[in-house]
Amino acid sequence: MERTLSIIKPDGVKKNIVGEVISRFEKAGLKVVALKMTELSTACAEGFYEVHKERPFFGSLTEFMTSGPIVPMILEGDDAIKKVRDLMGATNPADAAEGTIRKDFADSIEANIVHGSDAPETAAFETAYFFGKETECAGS
Ligand code: IDP
Ligand code: MG
Repeated sequence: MERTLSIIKPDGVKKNIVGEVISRFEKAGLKVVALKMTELSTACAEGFYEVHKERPFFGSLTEFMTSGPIVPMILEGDDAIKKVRDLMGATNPADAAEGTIRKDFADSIEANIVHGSDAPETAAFETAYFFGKETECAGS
């Protein structure tokens, strides 16, 4: 069993596909073990995407991620990290495989509906970021 963090980003919430995205995870055998709706402060968006802080799109990305409510969740299952990444599709929807969430719903490489942790270390950091007790970004 493995745990990973996914986030339905502001564009996914605005497009009314929260249920659709979660349904795809559930149909793939993943279990939702934590879930909430929250809004990120700029500081919390910057902290979450810290690894990208030198990238040219960092400012735009954090602005996008603070543009509306998001739905972070912890998903559990066999090979959960890879399963979620496969269901999401490539970062750029133009490159995403048929039938993936990003291919079906994303508008751009930035507004791409969904986040998924990319490794066990990032999954541990990211699940704690939203659902741990020790971070100001866990919200309520
Ligand atoms: P991932 O979400 O597929 O793991 P990352 O490379 O980790 O992709 O990038 C994190 C997020 O930053 C992406 O999901 C997307 O929202 C945004 N992003 C990535 N590359 C670009 C870019 O070239 N322009 C604008 N936004 C980008
Ligand atoms: Mg990533």
